Amino acid sequence: MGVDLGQPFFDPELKELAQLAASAGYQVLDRLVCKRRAPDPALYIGSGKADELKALAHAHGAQEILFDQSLSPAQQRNLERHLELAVNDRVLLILEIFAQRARSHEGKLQVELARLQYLSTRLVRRWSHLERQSGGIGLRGGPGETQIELDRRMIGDSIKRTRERLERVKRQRDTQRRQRERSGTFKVSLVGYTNAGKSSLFNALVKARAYAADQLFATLDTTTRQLYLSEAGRSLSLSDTVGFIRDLPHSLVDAFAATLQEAREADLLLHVVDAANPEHLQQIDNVQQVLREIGAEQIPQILVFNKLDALPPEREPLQLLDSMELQGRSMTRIFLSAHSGIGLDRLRSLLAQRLPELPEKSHPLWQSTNAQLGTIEPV
Ligand SMILES: Nc1nc2c(ncn2[C@@H]2O[C@H](COP(=O)(O)OP(=O)(O)OP(=O)(O)O)[C@@H](O)[C@H]2O)c(=O)[nH]1
Ligand SMILES: [Mg+2]
Repeated sequence: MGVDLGQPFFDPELKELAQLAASAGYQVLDRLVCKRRAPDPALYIGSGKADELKALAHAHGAQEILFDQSLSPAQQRNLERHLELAVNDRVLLILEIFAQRARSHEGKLQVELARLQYLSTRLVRRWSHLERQSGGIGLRGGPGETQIELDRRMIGDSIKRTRERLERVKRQRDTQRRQRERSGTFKVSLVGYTNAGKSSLFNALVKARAYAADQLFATLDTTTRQLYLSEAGRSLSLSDTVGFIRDLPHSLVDAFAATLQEAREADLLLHVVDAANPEHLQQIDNVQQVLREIGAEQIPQILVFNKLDALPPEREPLQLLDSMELQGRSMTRIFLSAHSGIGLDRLRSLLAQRLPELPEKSHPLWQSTNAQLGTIEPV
């Protein structure tokens, strides 16, 4: 269900919602959209539309309704009563996908924290059955009416405990990062909208096998590898990170702060864009927005327009390397294809050029400058 409130990013075909649903393991039966000036405070879509939705869901034998817009806890509850069906929104879908994908200890803790934060604002009853069941967080089949309500204070305590555990993991991660920093490696992070092809590009560049798939949020954990650039005769460290999405729940941005930190501490960001996606300009804006939220907007960026092989002939660029104006900043833009490999060499040379002029400590030039300084100092 999608509601057009006149916002620029309304998706009339609900393509992304359907992709999110499929990624979370749902089967999409039908889609319904409507226009409203403002959400109805009680039912979000108003009772007339709600009746239409109910009839449609009934005709398909649907078990759940998914909204593209985020619902307040009260709207969600009212809708569930009215429709006699489970009702969820984008935020919950994203949380559910994250819960299914989290692999690392840290990732699991982060999802747990986001889940608890979401939970603390919702009807507690809805979640209690999940405490015993690992994996999904969604409302599949619906909870039994007899389920006990969890005490809000208990959730508060869990949030606190999870935060503390995350804090410990974060300290370990900081230590690892400091070790890497001491080694003086130039750090490059792949960032971008989910499904843009970050992992595919990562794999193509470092010949690794990170999980790449036509799913939203295929990657949750950060992977880092050394990338050797023969032009420069040295390596840089390349990190593949979690994808961004519009309306990324705040609880997730918060919970994934440690993972996103990786991007924040990069020397250079490769902002990967799915150039074949008609919504790619909107997606670029959304990514810039998240980068601002995590304080990474000042880091130099190269725009990597991926999926060149999938561009229709009329949209093929005249030049494969140019620049693009983005919020008053001119950024280098490169077109390439992680799949076919076109443009990868050019990207490697771009990266080699971006390596800092000042060579590593072992370089003779650096040592001689130091030696000179050493002789001057005593004077
Ligand atoms: N045609 C085409 N498809 C590509 C290219 N690169 C990636 N893809 C496809 O795009 C989809 C997403 O690729 P991933 O590498 O998993 O994307 P990602 O940005 O890591 O996605 P998340 O980890 O989910 O955020 C997969 O189905 C890839 O096969 C490309 O150059 N051309
Ligand atoms: Mg990925």
